[in-house]
Amino acid sequence: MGAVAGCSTPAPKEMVSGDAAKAVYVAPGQYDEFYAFLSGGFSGQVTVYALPSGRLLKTIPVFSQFPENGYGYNEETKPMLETTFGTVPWDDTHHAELSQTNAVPDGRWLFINGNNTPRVARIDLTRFETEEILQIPNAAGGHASPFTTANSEYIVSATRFSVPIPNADVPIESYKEHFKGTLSFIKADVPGKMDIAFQLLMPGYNYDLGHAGKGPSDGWFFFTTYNTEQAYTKLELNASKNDKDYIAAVNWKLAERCVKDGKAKAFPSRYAHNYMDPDSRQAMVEFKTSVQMLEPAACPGVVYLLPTPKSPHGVDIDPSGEYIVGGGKLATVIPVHSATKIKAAIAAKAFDGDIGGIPVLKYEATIAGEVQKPGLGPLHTEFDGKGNAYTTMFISSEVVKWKLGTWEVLDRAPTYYSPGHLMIPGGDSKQPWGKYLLAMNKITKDRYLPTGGELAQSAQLYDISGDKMKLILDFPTQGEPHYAQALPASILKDKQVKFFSLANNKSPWVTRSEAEGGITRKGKAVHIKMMAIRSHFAPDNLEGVEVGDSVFFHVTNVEQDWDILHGFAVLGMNTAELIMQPGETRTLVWIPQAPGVYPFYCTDFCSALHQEMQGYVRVSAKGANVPLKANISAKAATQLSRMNAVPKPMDHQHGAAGGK
Ligand SMILES: [Cu+2]
Repeated sequence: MGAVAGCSTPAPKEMVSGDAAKAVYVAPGQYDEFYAFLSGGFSGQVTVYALPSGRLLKTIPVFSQFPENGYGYNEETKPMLETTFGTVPWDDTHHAELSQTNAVPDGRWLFINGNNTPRVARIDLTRFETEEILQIPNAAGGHASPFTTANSEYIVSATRFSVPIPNADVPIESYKEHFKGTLSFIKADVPGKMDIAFQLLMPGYNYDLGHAGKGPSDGWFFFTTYNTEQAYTKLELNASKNDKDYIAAVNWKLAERCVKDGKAKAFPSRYAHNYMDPDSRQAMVEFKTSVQMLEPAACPGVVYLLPTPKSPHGVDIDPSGEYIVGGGKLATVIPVHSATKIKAAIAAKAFDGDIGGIPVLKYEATIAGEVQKPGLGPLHTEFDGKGNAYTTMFISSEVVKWKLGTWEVLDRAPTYYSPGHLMIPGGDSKQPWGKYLLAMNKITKDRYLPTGGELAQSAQLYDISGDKMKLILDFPTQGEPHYAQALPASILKDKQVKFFSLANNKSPWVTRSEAEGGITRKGKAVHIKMMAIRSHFAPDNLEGVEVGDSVFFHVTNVEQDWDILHGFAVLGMNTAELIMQPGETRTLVWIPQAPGVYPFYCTDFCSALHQEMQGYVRVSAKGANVPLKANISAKAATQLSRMNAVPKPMDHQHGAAGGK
């Protein structure tokens, strides 16, 4: 029994059948079948894994600085982390969400939320890069986010914590009087133009998760609530008293009309919108000042509350759009609401009172069925497109397969240990690719060679193509693999950007050839324009820099070839390296503290003569007045003098280089 002695679950070896290795083996040089995007949880990033092999392909930095490629450190990407709280170099990513067309993942973008300082981000899936981040005002903890509507018209963000809105200095005991929730609908269908379309002002509960309807529930968005007790201390006890909390059903198409008809109010709210300019590859920041705030009473019929046992966590819609599954983490059953019955109950006014003008529907009137004795601690459900649902059980540490419509439990498989979300490629969409299931586990304990007090969290892959789930792979993850989305590799692999066109590089500091390199001074700011190519920098000897100057190294990788990267680092700098993709310009700022000669070098092993790819900056004392000097080759100097002989429409800020 070995590895899990003392544990009541069977030893892992017994759980894995002999053909598991074959099921996940992808031969050297072969591609996997799926891309999987795992949120990094408290790493603040997104990781990309290949399935079924479980190979890590990439970390995409989003909300956290990433010294490995300089994201959030270099001048071009620092603005992505701006907020009204100043620069926030970290967040807690939770839910990866692929953009959709007709309720099917389409591979345009991946959205991801920042849970702490509420933000949503868009990752472009032709470049696997964060290209846009929007801050969410009037919110605290953007947990139910960034779930999408069927055509990614909107993504949402619901506040986890209710807070005074607008936030203000009030006694915490005045919770019931002053604290409110908001549900934000974010226009998301145009890259670079994300904005809050409207916010819905809600009762002061905690909001947990959400999902858009489709088919018979199209036009609706569902959010779970807990703490309908409105407790503000010791929530584990005080927010677990009510037998039922609610799923809030929002008619977002009606909300849209109400906003259009002027029923929302302009609500002063400051928030940041950061986006990457596609041509200069320089991030921009704009601060917005107002949102449209819609109160449910001003738009009757916009929200209904569905009583749901008990402290529901996930709310998951089946592929047909008919069934709305609540993951009541303290419930003994899995309750499933029916879209058809919800509409009928609304028409028949089958209400159980109202809360602040929001009608509460009768539980019996909306419920389609309950899965009995599913296990302990149901959290999240996804679907295989063949009429089956799969729910994670946190407390009993298992995945439970059950049948839609009959609600009978068909199979259970242990997880190691305590799964939060699970993921089936497309498993929250209209057309799941129901071949694999990934359970994302919070506790790893004895699964891998131990590494001190902190162990990697893990993901476990199951083959769900047959009647019985089969565990076939177990792999460690970065941060917390909170949630994931996946889609067939064929949708993405042939549309990858392999390099950036140097001709189209609109960075004001681009250096396309040696002749364009150089050094200039403006007060205490010294700008160095430099190019990188296998296997040298040009210029590579720089003089005239003084202690206390702000030295800007603008380095352009002039390669026009896939996967040929260069890096840049200088001795004693107080920031991370630069990594330049082919055709890209990146900028590092350095304030030298003492006179001397400082080497710099290429950090990304680029060629056989990579170790020769280096240079020196001479730093002189303040006021030394050493002339500015940037060496360039004789050939480049000739080019430069020829270029300078031609009249130019505008000043290109050429370096005062070489021969001058
Ligand atoms: Cu290099």
